[in-house]
Formats: sequence, structure tokens, C-alpha cells
Amino acid sequence: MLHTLMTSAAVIVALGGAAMAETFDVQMLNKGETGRMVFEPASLRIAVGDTVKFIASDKGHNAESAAGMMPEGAAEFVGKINEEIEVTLTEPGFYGIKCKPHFAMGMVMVVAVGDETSAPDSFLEGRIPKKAKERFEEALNGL
Ligand SMILES: [Cu+2]
Repeated sequence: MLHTLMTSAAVIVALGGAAMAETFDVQMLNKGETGRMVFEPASLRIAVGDTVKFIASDKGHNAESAAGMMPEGAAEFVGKINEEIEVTLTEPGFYGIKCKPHFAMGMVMVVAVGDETSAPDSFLEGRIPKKAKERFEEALNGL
């Protein structure tokens, strides 16, 4: 009997842990508080295993992982234009995310997963349009 109770308690604790994973909303907007063509918020810190939901608040946007701006082992993702997507981020580190049609206009954001305080040196070393690089830097500073 005692053994059964202990097993049940362990199951409840395990389920409780999974239920604590959170979902964070990010809007894809033509115009936000920080300018035109933005993810809002543009900086987000979440826990390992949390989910980011990209919401197509305005038309013509998508959310996808930026090449070379993901932690090792993280799965790339590509959302379709005008579609809401949810991405669960399971590798700790920094994720650069872009809207493909508006990358050159700086429609990007950064999600930091876990406790790491600074992005790797390589994070901004790829081919990134000037405006996108500025917004990535602002997003990193906003974490
Ligand atoms: Cu866009």
C-alpha cells in the first residue's frame, strides 16, 4: 500500500513538471511599438521545454529559424506565411528568428532558452542585412 502511494506521488510530480512548461505569444506585426515589420516582443527569455507561439496578427509574415543562429542540436523550423506556428524549444541557448519576406527590413527576434547570459561570438557573424543586424543587437540587449 505504501509502495503504491509513493508510486502515485512520483507520477503526480512528473506530470506536474510537464504541466509547468509555458507557452509565450509573439505577435507578427506590420507596425509595433518599436517600428515597422516587427516581432513583438523582439526579445524573449524562456525555460528549456517552453513553447513560443507565433501569431499572424497581420498578414504577410512568417517565423523561421535563422541559419547559423541556433544552439547546437536544435531543430530548424520554417513557418508558412500567414500561419500561426508553435515551436517548443528544447535546446538551451540563443535562437535567432526571422520573417523571410521582411528579413532585410529587420523583422527578427531573439529567444534565449535557459540561463545563459550571452550569445556565442558566432551569433551575428553570418550574412545578415544591416537593419536585421541592428534589430538582433537591440533584441540581445533587451534580454
Ligand atoms: Cu514579416
